[in-house]
Amino acid sequence: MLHARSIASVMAATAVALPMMAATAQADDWSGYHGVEKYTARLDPVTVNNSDAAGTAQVWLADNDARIRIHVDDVLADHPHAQHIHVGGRGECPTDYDAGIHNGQRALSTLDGIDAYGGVETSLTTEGDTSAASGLAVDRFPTAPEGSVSYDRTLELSDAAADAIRAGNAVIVIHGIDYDGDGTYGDVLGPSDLDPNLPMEATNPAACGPLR
Ligand SMILES: [Cu+2]
Repeated sequence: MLHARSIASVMAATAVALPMMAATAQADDWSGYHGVEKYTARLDPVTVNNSDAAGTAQVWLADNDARIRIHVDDVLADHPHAQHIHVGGRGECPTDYDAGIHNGQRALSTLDGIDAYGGVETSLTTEGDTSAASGLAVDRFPTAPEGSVSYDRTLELSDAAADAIRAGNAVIVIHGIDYDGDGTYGDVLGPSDLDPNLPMEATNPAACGPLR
């Protein structure tokens, strides 16, 4: 069944399987298959958070199976960077006008941007669960050695995530900033509005891009 296959095997099998579909008894296995779609996002820095982080994301999608590649440079090195597919907003990245005042500083928290990009639907963890429940699983996100994140994982998306990608309503957000440039996640912005046990620097958006 398609769901049991990795996207790599789907892609490898496509060239030989598609011409035979209509003529073989296995056609039912592929009845929902309409080819591997590709979506990309240009990840731009959330400058109001004093972030220079920028990069690209690529998503190959077949039914709900997705291979997701992300490369981002200029994030705080050696610190975990939560990264998600957000859905249910306007399918856009927030602007500086969406920023709030946090501990007396003008910055864009994750909740400040939620009308633009929506809530967390998929947590792009390095291993294990990828649901929204892992949104702040800081021990399972990339830690950006030398300030870069290189991520490549094949996973099964929820219907909501896959539908949003196809509808142009999915946004990739990379979190974790160094607002005051002190080389760590500190208290300059106060506690996170997602989890008061984390500093806001650890969860504010660093880079953002809509998948198209
Ligand atoms: Cu997020």
